[in-house]
Parts: sequence; structure tokens; C-alpha cells
Amino acid sequence: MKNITELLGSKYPLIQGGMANIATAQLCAAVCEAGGFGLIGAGGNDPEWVREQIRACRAKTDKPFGVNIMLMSPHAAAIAKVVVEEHVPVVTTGAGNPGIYMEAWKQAGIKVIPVVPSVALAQRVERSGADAVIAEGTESGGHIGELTTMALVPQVVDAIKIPVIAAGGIADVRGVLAAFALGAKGIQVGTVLLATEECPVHENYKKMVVDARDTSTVVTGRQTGAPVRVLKNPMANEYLELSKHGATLEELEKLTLGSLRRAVFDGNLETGSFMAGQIAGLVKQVRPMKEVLASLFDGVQAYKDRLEVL
Ligand code: TUI
Repeated sequence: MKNITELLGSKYPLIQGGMANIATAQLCAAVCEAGGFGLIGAGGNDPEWVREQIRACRAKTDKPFGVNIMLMSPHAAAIAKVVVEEHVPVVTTGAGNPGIYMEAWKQAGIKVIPVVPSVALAQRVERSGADAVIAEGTESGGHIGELTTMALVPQVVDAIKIPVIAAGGIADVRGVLAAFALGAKGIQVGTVLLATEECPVHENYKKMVVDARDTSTVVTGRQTGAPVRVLKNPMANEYLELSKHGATLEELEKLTLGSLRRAVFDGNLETGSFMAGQIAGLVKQVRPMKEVLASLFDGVQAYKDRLEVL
């Protein structure tokens, strides 16, 4: 079996999360230059924005990088064409089943790595030709599934033959080792990348992550069928309060409209949705990207040797 660094063409077996509105050419190139595998996160943006970001990233790095397609986006089908036209080598997908695009992507030689929240979807995407999967636990930030990383990863590993990349709750050497102990061949991270000098979010977003504790995240949108993990703030509290009192879908959607952009671009602490994972409490300072990625992998062997196993 090909290992993940060969599949991706990166130094480390680390893939960057999709991170809508955050994973621009700037973040993607910084991840690649630091030895990880970066992505342009299409999020809810239109296809031409994605094309521009791909081209902007190519001007910043000669390393390979991919595109993450959020399948709930109304632009998903058009972006699925852009990645073929722009000869993007790797596509990751989130928030749905990429089945209908697989044939075109495989024909174009694109490596496809869907995010899966369950064994059933992992098996389905393996059958339709996926090259690997990202098993993402509910600890993650943003749109999430039900299962924890600890429960999901080994069950997916046992159910399929293609490599599994673990995601959700990983922010240091211990998380990396745990992922590999569960049978993963690589990791995907998001939250730990928010607290990097290169990450193009408002300073308030970085401060929210650095100041977070273990219990600082909540899940909004459980009732609407699109659960999203965010850092607690007045916006999240109001959302939860409204949904507890039987607010309609429309009222809830009105509240969240544009809230991710308000967090990322304006740093609006009251009305922004600051998506982040449960591991935010472990992230204590803003550091250069190279330092963050090196800190995830450089001490792995030493930590493994010190592990007391039973
Ligand atoms: O997609 C993510 N994380 C995201 S997407 C996003 S943008 C957004 N904003 C507001 C509401 C909704 C989305 C922010 N964060 N992670 C990957 C992920 N995929 N998590 C869960 C899933 C998933 C869920 C169900 C993947 C497939 C799936 O399949 C259902 C099916 O069709 O079988």
C-alpha cells in the first residue's frame, strides 16, 4: 500500500482541513512550505474564486496542493469541473457523498479523499474509487458527524482497504501517535492551524482559540440537520437559546447568515461563528506554521519510546 506522503507528495503525512473562508492561497501555501499538504477550501465560494485561489497558490509555492469541496455548497458541481480544468492533483470533500463526481475525477487522474463520518460512507466511497478517506470525529470544528475520533477511526480502518487519515482532536505529538495507534496512516488538522502567524483570520479569532478551554466549544444546528461546532460567544448562546425555545429554521438561519465571514474577516466577537474543535483548549499560543508542523512530528519517535504500555 502506498503511504500517505507518497500519495500526497508532502514531507509530513498531514493534510490541512477544508476550513471554509480561511483556507485561502495564503494558508494553503504556508502549510505546503512547512511540509504539510495544503488545500484551498472552496466553502460556499463560487467557482471563479476557487480558480483564482488555485492560481494564486501556484504563484506562492511549487509544492503540490489540493482543493476541498464542501458538497452542501450550491457551487459544488461547478467547482468539481474547475478542479479538473486546473489539473488539481488531490480533492478532499466534506458534508456529503462525492459519488456523482468520482468518475470524472478519476478519469482526470485526480486523487480523491472524502471526509467520512461513518463506516457505511467509508465503504461506499471506497467502492466508488476513493484513494483514501479522512475519518473525522465529532471533536472537530465546523460541520460534524456523531462519532468520536477514538471510536470512528479503528472501525473505519477495519472496514476498508484504502488508507485512513484521522481527524478531530489532534493538536500535538500525543494526538498524532494516538491516531497512528488507531490504525490511521496520516492526520488532518484544522484548529491548531488557526493559531499560526500565517493563518489569514482576524486577530480576534486567533485570540479566541488561544484563550479557549476544554469546554469552550458548543454544537449549534443539531435540530436543523447540520450540526456545527463553534467557540462559545453571544452568537452561539443566542442560537442555542432560540432553538431551545422552538425557533423556526428560518429564524435560526437568519441569525447565522454571514456569521462565519463576520468571525473570519471582522473578528466580530458578538455576532461571528468562530468554528473550532474541542482541542482548542490545548492550543496556547500563535506560532509560525513551520514550528507548528514540526512540533506535531519531530518528537513522535521520542514520545513513542517513552510510552509506557501496560
Ligand atoms: O465539512 C466539514 N466541515 C465543515 S463544512 C463547513 S461550511 C458549513 N457551514 C455551515 C453549515 C454547514 C457547513 C464547516 N465545516 N467536515 C467534513 C464533514 N463531512 N463532517 C461531516 C461530514 C459528512 C456528513 C455526512 C460527510 C458525509 C456525510 O454524508 C451524508 C451522506 O450523504 O451520506
